[in-house]
Parts: sequence; structure tokens; C-alpha cells
Amino acid sequence: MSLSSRTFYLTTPIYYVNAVPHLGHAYTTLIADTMCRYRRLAGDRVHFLTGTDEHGDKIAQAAAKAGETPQAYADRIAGAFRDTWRRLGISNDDFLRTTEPRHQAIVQAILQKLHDAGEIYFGEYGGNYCYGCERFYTDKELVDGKCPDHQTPPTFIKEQNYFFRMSRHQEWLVQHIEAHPDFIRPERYRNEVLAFLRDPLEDLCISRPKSRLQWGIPLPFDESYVTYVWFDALINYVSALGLPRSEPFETFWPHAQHLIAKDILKPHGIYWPTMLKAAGLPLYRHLNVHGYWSLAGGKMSKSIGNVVEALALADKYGHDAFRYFLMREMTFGLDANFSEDAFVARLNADLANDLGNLVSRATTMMVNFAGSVVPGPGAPSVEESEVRAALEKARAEVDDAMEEFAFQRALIAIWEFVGAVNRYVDTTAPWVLAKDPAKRGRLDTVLYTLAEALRCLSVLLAAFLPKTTEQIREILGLGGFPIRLADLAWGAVKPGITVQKAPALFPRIETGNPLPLTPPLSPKGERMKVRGERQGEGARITIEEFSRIDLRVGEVVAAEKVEKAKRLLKLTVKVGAEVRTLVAGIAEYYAPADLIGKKVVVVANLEPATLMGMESDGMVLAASEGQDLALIVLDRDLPPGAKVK
Ligand code: ME8
Repeated sequence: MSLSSRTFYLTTPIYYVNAVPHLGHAYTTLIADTMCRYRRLAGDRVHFLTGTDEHGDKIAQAAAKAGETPQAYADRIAGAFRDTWRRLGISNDDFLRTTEPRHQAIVQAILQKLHDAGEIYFGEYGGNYCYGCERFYTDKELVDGKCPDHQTPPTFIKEQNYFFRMSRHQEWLVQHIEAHPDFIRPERYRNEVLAFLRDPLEDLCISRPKSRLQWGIPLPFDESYVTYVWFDALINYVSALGLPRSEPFETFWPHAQHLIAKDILKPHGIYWPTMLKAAGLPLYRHLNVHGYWSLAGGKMSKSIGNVVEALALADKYGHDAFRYFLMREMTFGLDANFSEDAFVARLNADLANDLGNLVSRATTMMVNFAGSVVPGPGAPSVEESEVRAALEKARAEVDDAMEEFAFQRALIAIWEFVGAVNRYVDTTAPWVLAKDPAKRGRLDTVLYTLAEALRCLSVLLAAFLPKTTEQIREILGLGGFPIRLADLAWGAVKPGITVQKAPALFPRIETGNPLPLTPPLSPKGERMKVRGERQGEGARITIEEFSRIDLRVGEVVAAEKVEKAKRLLKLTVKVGAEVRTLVAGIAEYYAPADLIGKKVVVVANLEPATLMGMESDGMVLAASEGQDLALIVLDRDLPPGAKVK
């Protein structure tokens, strides 16, 4: 599938102003930013909307607590969101606040239209209301009589209110979702909405009496009520464009896609489409739903106690590193853990090692072996074809992944390319070619290929790591030139351009020595007792200690016997974008050919060891008992580099 539509409208949720921006908000906004940047690179006409949700009980209470008027309070926190997005380089085209007149006018226009059409009626309702969620709960939804999100008992409220005839549209909605399998995606969330729709849908209470709540948009047909916050908030996606027949509405609304986390699936998957249908407006195209971040306990992450502090790590380690980690760590649709340890490990391995080293070694060689000027290439040989094939593969995979919001898959594909170029440097060994004047032509080809590979990499990375991309392009003398995906055509670097030596794009973060994995010795040399150690079970280690061991899925791509060592096999194992040599004592149990293609478990952060004169970079896990030995392999397919935990 290709990104065929030429217009793209993407929205994030509008965030409540009862809290300052945090990791969760940043994730949604960053991936929206990446997606919009990618679509702009593809040449599409893009509109990217974010904003703040400023009405309702929650905000009124937070303002009262802060000793401010709701408006002053909302101004302050909305300003904090705006500033945060500016600082993080978010490329939104609009920022909507629900307290703006442009929004209020459209909310009122839609309410009036629904009222006139008989979609809204006045009635009495008694029900269990959660103030935290600002909605009524059915008995079935409560868990042990409490709100499942807030763990607090709801308040029984009986009052006269206005209701939206949502139940009328239940059957139509089920049919729409069934007829459009990618209306809500990934599939698990579509199934969740369909499961919810198996029970009869109730009408939606869409007003709050002013006697109870002042802070909202007045109903146009009854001044003594304000609009329920969700009814107000969802309309932002339309009000930011204007009413039908306005140019922005007609241009962008037919291409609308929403991006949210699973916490607000029901309002977006049920209330919103039925509201649109009742108001005679076209539906959005896709609802894209991601999972939830939680904070993992790890050694360093003890310092981050909450999601706000987690966001502060963006400033500590750099915005591009932060973007990379969030997108690389979370599989779109599933939950993920955030820890500073994992962040630093990825920064060191993928950014400092794989990417940073590549840029630095490639540009250093151009400076040292070609006087900083990109030479003209000679005829390509098989190595160059491999680099180009790897680029084509990455490009296609990134395109495919971005179609599904699979940011992680896109980054894995780009890092496969980084790995291929790093291998290209290793196999062509320009430093050897540089010693032999007869090999000048070959050296020129290699250096040209590296310059072109870096340029293409900058294009591939542009949506994901915008700052790093600019740095790489500055080094290549391309700074400030517009970037387009179409520039991925090979050969755009013209011989003769001047290249600079790259600064360290991502300096390694030193985390100190790994924790000892065996219990430390006491001053007398006795083994000290480890907490929780029981007789006969060996030393217990803590989760922290265990988390220091970086276990990864490795794919065996080559295996051979080691001469004069009948127990050893030399394995070439792909671990993520890296290819490592491992020497394993398994020759008596496995023939080399049987190992090729096997997905094994590798200890990836072991100090390299020398065995029979060969360096072994890591260890393959196996179980053994008596004379038997079995490799630990995966019972389901996962890509090489996947973390084993
Ligand atoms: O719900 N992990 O606003 P909100 C991932 N105003 N994403 C998270 C997250 C986490 N731990 N925590 C928050 C509201 N988010 C309403 C929305 S839209 C018409 C009205 C992100 O401030 C995620 O995008 O509670 C989630 O859906 C959103 O913040 C909720 O933001």
C-alpha cells in the first residue's frame, strides 16, 4: 500500500488543562508530529491540529484549588502546553482552545441544529456520576461499585437535563464499523468498541445545569444549562476548520484522522461518530488508538516518580533522543514501560553507536582520505548494490509502516539500513584502500557511496529525528535545502561537494559499571549473603540486577566449525541492526547448517571474550543437563534485536 491520499488532516486529543503537559501528552503529540512531517515530505497537503480542553468540573475545581479564576487558570496551563510543544519542535498548524469564540460559536451551531432536528430532548435522569471522568456510569461499568479509572465511589445525581438520542444510531454505527474494518484501528480497539455496542446504547446526557456548573458553553436553546464537556470537546476537530462549505472544512474534513490513547476510546469511537451522523456531517476516516505508557521501576528510574518528570528527560538527554526512544519502544496500540535505564540504553546502542558512529566514521574518512571533497564514483560492485538494495527495502518498509502508524517498525527498518551501511564500511575497509594508490578508484567509489548513503539516511530520518537530520545535512553541505521523500532517488549527491567532519551527534551516556551479577565478596573473602537467598537455590538477584543483563533475540545468519576446537562453533548473529560474531561451545550438539535462520537468545551486553584467538561478542543461551544441550529459541517469530525480558 502506498500513501495515496494527497490531503491529510490529523488531530491529537485536546488535553485537559487541569494538569501540566506530561509524558503521555508528549507521546501522542510527538507521533502526530512525526506522521505529519512524513506526509509533508511525501508532498501531501497536511493540517495538524492540537489544543486544550478547558471547560468542565475538573477545570473549575483545579482553578479553585489554585486560587485562580477558571479563565486565568486555563490561560496559564494552555500557555504551558503551547510552550512545551514549541520547545519540542512540534510542527502543528493550529492550536485550538475550547474557550475561543470560534469554537464556542460552532458548538452552539451544532447543538441548535441537533435540537431543531429532534436529536436532543429534555428529560430527567438519575444515575451514578463520576466527577473525575465527568460522566455517568452504568452499574455494569462500575468495578466493585467504584469508577474503574478513579477508584472512587460515584455520586448518585438526579436532575433534569438535555439528552442526545445516541441510542437511535447504534445499529447504524455497528454497520459502519463492520463495513469499514479500518475505521477504528488497530483491530483490538475496533473489537472493543463493537463489544461495547453489543449492549443497548443509552442516550447521552449533554447538559449540566448552571446551578451546578458555570464553566461551560451555554446551550443555545436554554441559557440555564451549559454543554457537557465531551460534547463540547469533540466538536473541536470540526470547529478548528470552520463550518461546512468553508474552505478549510471542505479541504481537510474529508481526510480527517484522529489520534488518541485507549483511555478515550468510547467518546471517540461511539459518541463522536453518532454526533456527526446526527448533525449530518461526514464521518472521520480513521480513529488511530495507541496504548498507555507506565513508569517502570529501575535503578535510575527511581529518580523519575511521575509522568511530568519523565517528560523532563527530553531536555536532559535531547529532544531527538527522546522522540526516538518513545517511538522505538512502544508498539503502536500496545502499552509500554518508560524507564530512564531503557532510554539511556537505547540512546547508547542505537543513537550513539549505530547512527552516531556511522556518521562520524564516514565523514572522518571523507575528510582524511579525500580532502573533504566527495569524489566521483567508479563502476559499482556488489557491495554498492547491496547498500542500494538495503535503501530500497528500508524506504518501502517505512512507507508501509507509516500507513499503519507503526513508528517502531519504521525505525527498525531505518536501522536495518544503518546496519547495512555500517557493514559496508567494515567490508570495504576504506582505511586499507587508502594505503594503496592503485586502489584510489575503488576508494572513491566507496566514499561516494557513503556520502550518498548519509544523504539518503537524512531523508529517511527527517520526520523522526528532525534536529539530527539538519545536523547531518549541514555536514554534507545540504543544510537549509528542503527535503522530500522523492529525493531518495540514488545519485543526487554531486561529486565535488564539501563535507565536514561530524561532531558527536549523540554522545554516549556513561551509566557507571554494571552491577556485579555474582554476590560481592566480604572483606574477609567470604561470599556475602544476598537478600532472599535460600539454601540450595543459588544466589538470588534483584530485578534491578537482572535488568542489567541485556538479552536480545538474535538470528543466526552464518555458522561454521572452528578449526582445532571440536567443541566450538563460530556464529554470525544478527542482533537488531548489528551483526555480531559469537563463539559458542555447541559444536557437539548442532551441525552448523542446522543453526542458520534460528532465532536464539543472546546476552548482548557482555564484555567481549577471546576464544581460540577469535573475539566473541556476546553469548548464546542454552540449557544443559547431563549430556544434553538445547538452545533457547523463540516459539513465535520476533525480529532480531527484540528484547528478552
Ligand atoms: O482526555 N500514555 O484529556 P487528557 C499514553 N480532554 N498516552 C497518554 C497517557 C499515557 N500514560 N496519558 C495521557 C482528555 N495520554 C480530554 C480529551 S479530546 C476531544 C478530549 C495522552 O489531558 C493520550 O493521548 O486526559 C490520551 O488519550 C490523552 O493524553 C488524554 O489527555
